[in-house]
Amino acid sequence: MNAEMNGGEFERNHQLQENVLPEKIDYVFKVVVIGDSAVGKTQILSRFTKNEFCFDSKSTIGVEFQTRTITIKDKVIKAQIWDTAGQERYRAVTSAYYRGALGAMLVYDITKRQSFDHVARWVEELRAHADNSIVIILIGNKADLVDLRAVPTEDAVEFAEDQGLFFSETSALSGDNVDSAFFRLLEEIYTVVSKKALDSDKGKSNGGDAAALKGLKIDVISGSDLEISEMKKLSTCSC
Ligand SMILES: Nc1nc2c(ncn2[C@@H]2O[C@H](COP(=O)(O)OP(=O)(O)OP(=O)(O)O)[C@@H](O)[C@H]2O)c(=O)[nH]1
Ligand SMILES: [Mg+2]
Repeated sequence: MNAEMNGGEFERNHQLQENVLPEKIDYVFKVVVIGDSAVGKTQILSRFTKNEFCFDSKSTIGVEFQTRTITIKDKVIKAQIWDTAGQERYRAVTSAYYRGALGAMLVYDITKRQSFDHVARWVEELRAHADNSIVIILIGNKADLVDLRAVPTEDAVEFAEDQGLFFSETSALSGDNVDSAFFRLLEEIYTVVSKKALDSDKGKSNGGDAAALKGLKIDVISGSDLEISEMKKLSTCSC
């Protein structure tokens, strides 16, 4: 759907606001990060939210989330990004994990063909558990390991086009394309959410049923509070 993103362009278009007061936040967007174990999900998240990277990252157990606040088109948006284990035995909370998610980052490792071969299964899981309008970006991580590449970029581009996914290759280690990938995803979510709000307003002005339209209003904060209590927050340290 889209080609590799230009990080500089996104930096220019998205002013970062790190210490915004809670009452100034216009939207909270829940995003889930999924993919096989050891592809670098936790480190991508760590790079985006704290600008940190850990070589000795431990496998995630359970579920945790981190946040970063940015602005898109003058709206203050808090990205609440959920990270879970790629290992099946730790993934007991599938439905709760996806509930309320507006975006998904589906990660494979460009040096591990198997992690790319499993991507189709992850898409199926998303289609089964997440909202239909969820925005998905496919990420080929560890792009710094050029000599070990096992997944040609073209294969991933073709898959992403077939499935209607955005796509980028990143390196959590160097930081390349990490911000731009998240910004692209969040910007697309914003477009979807704005369109829903517009449709909702049109419905109201046409005498639509306000109660029926209530579900379109974005109130992710209360939704995510609910989920936190439903989930076991077993691990808080990625390193
Ligand atoms: N060279 C390189 N190594 C990376 C990169 N991202 C992650 N790693 C390494 O890959 C290993 C796994 O990273 P994690 O972020 O823990 O992987 P994960 O997908 O969260 O794994 P689970 O929690 O088990 O699902 C760690 O040793 C990281 O240091 C990257 O962009 N480049
Ligand atoms: Mg992890």
